Amino acid sequence: MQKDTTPAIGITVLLKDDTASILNLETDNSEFLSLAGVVNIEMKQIVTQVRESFSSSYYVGEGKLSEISNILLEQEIDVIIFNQPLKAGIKKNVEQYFEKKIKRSIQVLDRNELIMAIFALHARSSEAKLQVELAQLEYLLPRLTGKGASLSRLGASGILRGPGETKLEIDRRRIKKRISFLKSQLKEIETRRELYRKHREDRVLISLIGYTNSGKSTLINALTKGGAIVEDQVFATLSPVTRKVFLTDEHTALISDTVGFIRDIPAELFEAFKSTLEEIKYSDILIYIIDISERNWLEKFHVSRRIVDKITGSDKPSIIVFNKVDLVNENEETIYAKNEVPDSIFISALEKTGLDELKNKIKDVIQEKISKKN
Ligand SMILES: Nc1nc2c(ncn2[C@@H]2O[C@H](COP(=O)(O)OP(=O)(O)OP(=O)(O)O)[C@@H](O)[C@H]2O)c(=O)[nH]1
Ligand SMILES: [Mg+2]
Repeated sequence: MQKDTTPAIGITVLLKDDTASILNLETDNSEFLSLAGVVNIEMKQIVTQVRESFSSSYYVGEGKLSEISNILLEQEIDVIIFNQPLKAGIKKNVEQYFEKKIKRSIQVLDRNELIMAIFALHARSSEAKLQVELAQLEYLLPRLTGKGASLSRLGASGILRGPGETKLEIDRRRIKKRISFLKSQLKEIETRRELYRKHREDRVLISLIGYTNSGKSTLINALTKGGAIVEDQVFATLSPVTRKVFLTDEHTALISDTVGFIRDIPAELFEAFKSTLEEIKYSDILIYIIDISERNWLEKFHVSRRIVDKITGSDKPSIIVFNKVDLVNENEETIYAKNEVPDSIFISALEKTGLDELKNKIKDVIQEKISKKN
């Protein structure tokens, strides 16, 4: 069955001296396309502009906005999405620009709203639902205008509909009240989690970490009795699962899936999901999963590393795993990866290859940890 999609224009703005982002433009734009696709937004075109500095009124230049106005008119499109987070004032300016220029009300979304909409769509557990709603309301609060919440304006087409959607129309005071209610509910869940954590203190805990869609849930299923959600979509996992993994007859450990990472994860989402992400802090071993079939895997790996550093603040024993080797040319890609990241392991979680080597490596790291302790 064909899903109803909403057409939109995407906008990516880059700075002239940000050579890394310019080089990465193609893959970043394709990530942008797929993010939009998850919430049924069909990006008809991505307009890119390279500038000396971001425009303080519209982020993008006025000339570009005028160009975009024509496309919106010609193709009868009502939604534009910036591939960056926008300040509240800028978003309003852009909306007002279109109202004046083409006499149409254009829905202006930014990257943060897009990512939060995906989280809202995928939230299944009650904790994840509370977390997403909290993030959306925290983001919305300083952006409320007399017109009502922007996120809810797309509701009719089904996009961006998620937990909290109806709440977005209520006034600031009620939103604040709702925020403190959500926080208290989450606090309760967190207290329960702490109790559970104490309960399993004597077990070795391993966390799987990596960019979204790298194959973390597939790996946890391959190593254990399964049950984790696997989808070819970003942010499939919002509620991590923990499973027992048998390393040898006498060695077992607990292994946890985590929320996938992405560049510029919205601060509000990061805050809201902190308790979920903090599981990483309590792990004994971190396993980084890198999708070797992604052209810019090195950058994605750096993104994950930076996020983990922010959470743990310290070095933990880590194992670096390249996944999806079945998709790449054995010689070219793996030799390059081995050079960049020595001592890494190559697997296909899907085809279940390299898993014994990974288990042995985990066992070695555990043994090293124990011998250091004694
Ligand atoms: N070809 C191939 N595909 C894989 C492999 N591992 C995972 N995939 C596919 O990659 C997609 C994402 O896998 P997931 O396990 O859901 O990825 P994840 O890291 O848990 O993703 P999020 O929970 O969204 O962050 C799915 O379509 C998997 O079937 C692999 O080794 N080879
Ligand atoms: Mg997953």
